[in-house]
Amino acid sequence: MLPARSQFPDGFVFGAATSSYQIEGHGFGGAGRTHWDDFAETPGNVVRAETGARACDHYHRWPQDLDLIRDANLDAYRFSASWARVLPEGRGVPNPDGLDFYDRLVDGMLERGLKPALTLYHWELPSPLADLGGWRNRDIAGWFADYAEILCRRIGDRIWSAAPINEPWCVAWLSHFLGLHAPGLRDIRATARAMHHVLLAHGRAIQAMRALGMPNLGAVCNLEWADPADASPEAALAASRYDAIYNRWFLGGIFRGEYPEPALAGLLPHMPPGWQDDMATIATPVDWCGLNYYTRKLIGPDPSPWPHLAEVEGPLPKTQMGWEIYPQGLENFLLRTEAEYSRGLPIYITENGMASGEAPVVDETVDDPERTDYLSLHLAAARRAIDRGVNLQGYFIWSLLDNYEWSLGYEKRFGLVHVDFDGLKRTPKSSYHALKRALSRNG
Ligand code: IFM
Repeated sequence: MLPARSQFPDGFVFGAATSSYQIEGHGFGGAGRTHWDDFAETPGNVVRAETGARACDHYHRWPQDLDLIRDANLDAYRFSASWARVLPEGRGVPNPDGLDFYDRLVDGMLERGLKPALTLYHWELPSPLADLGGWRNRDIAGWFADYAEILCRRIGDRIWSAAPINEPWCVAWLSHFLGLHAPGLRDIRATARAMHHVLLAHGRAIQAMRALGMPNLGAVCNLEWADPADASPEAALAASRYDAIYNRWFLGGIFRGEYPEPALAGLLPHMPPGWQDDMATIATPVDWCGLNYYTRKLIGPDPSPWPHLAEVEGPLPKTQMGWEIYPQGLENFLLRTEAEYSRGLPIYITENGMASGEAPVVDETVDDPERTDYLSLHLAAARRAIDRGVNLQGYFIWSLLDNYEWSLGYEKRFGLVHVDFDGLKRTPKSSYHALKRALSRNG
């Protein structure tokens, strides 16, 4: 059973999260081509070569989707804008239909009493910028700040909170070292540059939004708890190296203006010249810290080149993604982030949720008790962290809708609301109804 709203402090914000490419239908409304279109059209990268061209058709069905958020008694909607929808070439002439779309969307949230929580970039890099080297090119920080200014001049006056980049680890490491997301590189030099430039772009965009007078600006990092695979000192070292690359690099850059030594040890020879001079920009003050949390990993040493890491399968129950369910990791991260990084700033859990397989629609609903259990366990961990002094002020569920799960296509269903990808009908699942009851203000 989900904890009631009354079990959280007054003003605690409950929201749902989505992202542009995963739901909008990028083929509509004059959006430009993105590196995800290029990646998906290359055989072997994405299950069934699926793309976000139609996705959930949120571009046309957004009023219905916003109604669903309001009717679940949620307070906020964390959405993202697509760089390529606003600027089809990445720079230059904006797409008026794209700006109009986000303008209408934000007004639609306000009309329904929802707080608009904007993310500027959730991975749809315009292909013309990818041609110029994308995140490997230092100039991306300036291109991104210009995009931030163009978009926020139009909608920034009505935004409740804004963060530049969703999950910089995915933008950099997952996409340039592991090759699992666009642009699909496996190249350490490209990785080092992307790891740095993504944070430089973050800092420049914060400055651009501040200059427009926007309040409540933050950063959203995805974190994965790393436990040693066994009791050996080698496994302990490997887990701390994993933690440095995955978690501490981004929080350290943004909140302390420094990179952790175990990650720099391998990346230093490949860093762009003069990177140290950018650390003050990267650490431009923000107003809050957003954490996306799903799982933990068991890590051991590996004889392969740096970072010498091997992932070992863990024993805990897993979601459809194969991710272990480990709510303790969320509590651990909340405590550590408060103590070492955000130090008193508000923290938001900006994503948490689980994928489950396709289940039948019966009597206008889908039974997903496993999602209600997952959310209950993580909300309990969040509550414990508040009791232990963490300034946690909100919790966003990933995701409102079943949607495009990147290289895994449409198979992994994270939604509170089921989407039939043929007719695009939305059907609230039992977890949606449970949430609606828990968040009711009438007891
Ligand atoms: O679907 C993704 C989202 O785009 C970013 N955070 C994790 C989610 C689940 O994998």
